[in-house]
Amino acid sequence: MAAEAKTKYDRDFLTSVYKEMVFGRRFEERVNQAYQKGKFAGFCHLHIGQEAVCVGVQRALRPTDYMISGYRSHTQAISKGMDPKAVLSELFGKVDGCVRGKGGSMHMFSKEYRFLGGHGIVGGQTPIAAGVGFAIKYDKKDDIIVCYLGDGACNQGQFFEALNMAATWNLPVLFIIENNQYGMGTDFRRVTSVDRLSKRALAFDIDNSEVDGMDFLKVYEHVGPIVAKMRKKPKPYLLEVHTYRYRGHSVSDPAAYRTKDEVAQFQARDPITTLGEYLKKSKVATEEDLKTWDKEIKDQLTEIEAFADASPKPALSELWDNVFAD
Ligand SMILES: Cc1ncc(C[n+]2csc(CCOP(=O)(O)OP(=O)(O)O)c2C)c(N)n1
Ligand SMILES: [Mg+2]
Repeated sequence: MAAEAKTKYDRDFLTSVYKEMVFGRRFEERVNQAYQKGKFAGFCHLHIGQEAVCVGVQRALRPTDYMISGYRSHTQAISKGMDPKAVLSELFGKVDGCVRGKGGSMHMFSKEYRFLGGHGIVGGQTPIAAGVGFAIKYDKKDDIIVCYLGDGACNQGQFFEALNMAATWNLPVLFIIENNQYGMGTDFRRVTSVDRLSKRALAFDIDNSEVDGMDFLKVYEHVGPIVAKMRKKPKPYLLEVHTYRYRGHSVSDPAAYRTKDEVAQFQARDPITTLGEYLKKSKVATEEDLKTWDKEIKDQLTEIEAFADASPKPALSELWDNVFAD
């Protein structure tokens, strides 16, 4: 019989959040291993270190809400509801992938789960998000769209245009800048006119704030009220989340532009360790439980990888399917 939990949160809620964050990390580690083994090629950007943002935001949403993102989006797609088998098969270029293996790492997409990509053009998702916001409002729905972008993307011109239209037309777009400190190898401070990226909202009179992205509870508690307010009265919001990617920009980047000390400082506030400690302190789980769950997740991933391995490649005859030009 488990001890009585000492937290205001439901035990099952916290357990599933923790498992989802561990799943995200182990998934990305496995993706990296598969890449190193030569199971697939091309671009591949991992989200390791940013799990509290992904899960914290997702838990504040409901299934009918939309999400759109950049290319660091494997685990965002899974959190939004997409089958990890479809995501891994997509990475491997197989027919069971979410877009039949033709998109790869940067093009996760699901109409069913309202995950609208996966975009490789930095900032390219921001005007699309404004368009979806317009559609939501036009249809008189109280859904919202979350538009993730990076600290690098927030210096792109199309982002400013998207902010302007979203503000002018009061569109329900929650722009979330995942400030992981770098755009490829460039420290955001070297290329950005403001010290705080939330200030990007000021020129457009958009409500804004910042939150610590290394802590699930902080993200979740911060985003919930923002979303609730947006549903009642549609208008955009700009949230800057302070986070960090532990790995290089992509799997082929050794990240020599930053110090080991800097990485260690963020890892000392690791979002999974922090939530694990909270679970133990509030008697939701024991150290043993955490280890068991980790093992279960690794076993689950072995099955998922076997599925993606076994999935066939698209037939050559499919080459021109879904291509609009003659
Ligand atoms: C329009 C455009 N310019 C440049 C690139 C090359 N590029 C790919 S990722 C990237 C950095 C973006 O950094 P950020 O927005 O901070 O996202 P992060 O990789 O940190 O998640 C750049 C410049 C691109 N894909 N698209
Ligand atoms: Mg960045």
